[in-house]
Amino acid sequence: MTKTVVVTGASSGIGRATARRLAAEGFDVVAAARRRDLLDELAAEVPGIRPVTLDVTSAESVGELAASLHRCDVLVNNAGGAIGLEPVATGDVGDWRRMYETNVIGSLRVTQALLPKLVASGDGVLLMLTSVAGLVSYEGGGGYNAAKHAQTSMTEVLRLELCGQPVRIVEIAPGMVHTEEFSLNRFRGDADRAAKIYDGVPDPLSADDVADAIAWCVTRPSHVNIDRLVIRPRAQAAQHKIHRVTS
Ligand code: 8X3
Repeated sequence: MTKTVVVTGASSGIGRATARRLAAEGFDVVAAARRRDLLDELAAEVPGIRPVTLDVTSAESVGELAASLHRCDVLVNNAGGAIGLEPVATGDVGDWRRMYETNVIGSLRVTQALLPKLVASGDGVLLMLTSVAGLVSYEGGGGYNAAKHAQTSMTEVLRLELCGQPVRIVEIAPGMVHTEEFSLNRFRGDADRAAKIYDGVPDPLSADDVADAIAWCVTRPSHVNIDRLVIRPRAQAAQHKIHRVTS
């Protein structure tokens, strides 16, 4: 029996790489995101991917996703992201709300909608894409640190509450990953500032590196729960300790 995985935020970056990778692993992949054109492109390229339009900030949209699924064995809650790097003192309340709404409430909505199906599968996996920003705080982290800490906490609570049910709760916390949009969104479209984040870093992680870790976690034997996997590039020993090569 082919297992079904739902990946949110699958139109770009880690979500898109994960959809591709899990399709290659033999899963039926439901690739869900707002930008349908990008999903259609992906589905045309990769057999085994079904595109579904999804806005995790809309209860109606999440309800439609759940209703369209016959089964769900694996859920990858990946939709989310960072906006702004301002200090708390001057952070924008709207940005904080948006980050909480997507990273935390969005994951909550999709989790609540699909949990019955994950449990009914008899061997479900719920994977939360958090961040090292959910484990350590840093200057400018502000609303993103707050949202990712909340998401990490929700993941821990879920694991406790679901102990004894046939569903594993896995957290992947990546550090510096060079995707096409993460930093661009954080800097509100300022490509120069976004690119500087990776200046001189020999090899930041790629979306494929994280997808590889996700694929490993969800393909362990069903009694093996990878609680949390922290994945960083070798050049990033800590948030404030990044090796950069200057020419
Ligand atoms: C992104 C990682 O280091 O920018 O989730 O907080 S970091």
